[in-house]
Amino acid sequence: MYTQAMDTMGKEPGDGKKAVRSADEMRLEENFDAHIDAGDFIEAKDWMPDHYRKTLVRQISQHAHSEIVGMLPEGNWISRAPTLKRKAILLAKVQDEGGHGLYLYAAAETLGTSRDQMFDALHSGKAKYSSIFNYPTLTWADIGTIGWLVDGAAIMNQVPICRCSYAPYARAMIRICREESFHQRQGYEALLTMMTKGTDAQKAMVQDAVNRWWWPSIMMFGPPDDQSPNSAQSMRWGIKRFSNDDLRQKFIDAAVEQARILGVTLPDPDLKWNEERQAHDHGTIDWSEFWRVIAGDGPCNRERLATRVKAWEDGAWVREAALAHARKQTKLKEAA
Ligand code: FAQ
Repeated sequence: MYTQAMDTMGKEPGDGKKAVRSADEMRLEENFDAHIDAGDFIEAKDWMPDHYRKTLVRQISQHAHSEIVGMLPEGNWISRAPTLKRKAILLAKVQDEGGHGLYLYAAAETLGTSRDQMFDALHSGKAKYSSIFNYPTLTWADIGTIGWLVDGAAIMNQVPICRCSYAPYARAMIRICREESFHQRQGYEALLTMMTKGTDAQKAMVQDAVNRWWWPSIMMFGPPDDQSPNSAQSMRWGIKRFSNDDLRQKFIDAAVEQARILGVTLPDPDLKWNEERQAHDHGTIDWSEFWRVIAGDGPCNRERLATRVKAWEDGAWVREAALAHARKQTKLKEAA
């Protein structure tokens, strides 16, 4: 069964056109639901409801943009890494994030949304990317903390996506998660080095970074379940396997023990073990900050977007040269 046209934009129910479902479409949808219920993977060429396609494009493009914009806060420290070893590790990590973005753009392309469409949406400020990358990296300890907390949160959220019902996304996530796991470890190890061998000033720098990144990191999982409009349907379709709150809880429970070994305090006086729930209770998350950041008004939103747009514009000559080279090669082949 082959999919519809490559460009599915503007064909969703609710865009002004009346959605009439034929008996054939209803049968296709029943068949699709049965595959989802059986835990089967959906491939790019399989029939899928428009809303499933649209939900995937929304999540995958947001995810891809997060990887690409996520290079910026860390890239800021490549030239200031304290040793050659740390510089090489950071360089490799930032490069990995760029690769993740490319796998994910490719996964979204299989759904009929071109890379140009996704870049346009990002550069015009219409597309979302993770809230976390709108915070500044003020010290070297921020780089270790991003590895520990931000990559740690990313892994917690992304390992279940390796079993996402849409196969091209699931396959991309398997590669991505292997690399994210290395990213988390390198961050934790960098912090552990500072906490066990560092000066008092370095230890204070780690604590300060943890104080600033903790709350934004636990916001990464998205709004609370009762304010998450997409979760129920995405879980029904096997795109999401766990709810935002469940993943956040797992992350918090793991981070508490890691913080204890590291010797840092998590900046939440209400964080304590709840014997009955067999999980940690935590303080109130400031969701007004989260909504403000994703609406474009975080500490670095404008700077991040301006940097991306400039990089895109500065790279125009590379894209033009690649196209000119391809045209020349085609002509040479034709002439031969
Ligand atoms: N930031 O109904 P829900 C990384 C939006 S990659 C911004 O719960 P959903 C690697 C959401 O899009 C990090 N927006 O939505 C790295 C929706 O708006 P929309 C990215 C957010 O999709 C590490 C609205 O709020 N990871 O870190 C955020 O069911 C280090 C309502 O929310 C992924 O993208 C947020 N934090 O669940 C790179 C993983 N949370 O679209 C460099 C895949 C929610 O309706 C350095 N994505 N929103 O306009 C997901 O798992 C899901 O999309 C969620 C949100 C869980 C993020």
